[in-house]
Amino acid sequence: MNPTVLSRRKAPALVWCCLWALTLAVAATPAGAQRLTLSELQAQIDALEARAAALEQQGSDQAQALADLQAQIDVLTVELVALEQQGADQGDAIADLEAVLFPPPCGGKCVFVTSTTHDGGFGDPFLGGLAGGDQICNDLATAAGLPGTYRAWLSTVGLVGLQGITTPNDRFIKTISPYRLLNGSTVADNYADLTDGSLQTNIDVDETGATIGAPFQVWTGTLPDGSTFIFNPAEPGNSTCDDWRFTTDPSSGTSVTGIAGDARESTSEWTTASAGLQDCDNSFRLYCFQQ
Ligand SMILES: [Ca+2]
Repeated sequence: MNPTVLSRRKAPALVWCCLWALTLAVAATPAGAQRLTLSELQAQIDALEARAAALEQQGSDQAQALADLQAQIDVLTVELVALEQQGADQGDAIADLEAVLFPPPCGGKCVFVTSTTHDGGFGDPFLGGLAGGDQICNDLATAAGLPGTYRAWLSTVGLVGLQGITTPNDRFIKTISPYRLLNGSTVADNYADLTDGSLQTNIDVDETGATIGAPFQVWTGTLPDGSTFIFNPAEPGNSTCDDWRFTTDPSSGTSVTGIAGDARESTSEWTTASAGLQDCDNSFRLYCFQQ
């Protein structure tokens, strides 16, 4: 842990009190903007430090995620120093903090359901697998002018010859920023809230900001907690369209199935719909999350 960060957190109560008053004053000015309160800032830093500490204990495979978190901590620390200087630029410092935690256009990490539909093999022109799903998300985001990079809410079961089980829990940056739709509605306050079993708002807005119509099914292969949903351990590929490569298994010639969620739902059915096991030749959507 960066000792500078820890020391910064232990600012005297009087300083925090003054900063609190300042934040309230700044919060009263511009209309419409999402203002960051000091208590929210403190919570964000606490969450960052807890996550960083956990990652540090998990070993070198978490190095990139830890580096990303440390970069966020460093930005927040610099801004805290600026705030504590009580200078004329404190409003700018708070705005800079907000730009880190609540960046436009979504006021956080953008989340959308794809306007396009795809069979479970993510066929031509897309590659199959997680890379194909991510490409669909990033192509749509780029075309819509959205910032950042995106990953699809998908899991694989680790079929022979492929990489092992890979899930949002493995692949997503565990952000402390809120996930929001293009219309500003909050889906989850952070990654932990995203994977606690339910959403604050269902994900039915596409990358252009339009509310989708049918179909509402979304390929996921993923449980609400961000891990792989293996419906039948004897046939794991039948939960993920053979890890998002085929609509018909090339070795057996039989059709394969995959788990889908429902974009109209904010309960666990958002990712595991009650009628979640679907033939992979259906054309469904994907959930895309900015990283
Ligand atoms: Ca939640």
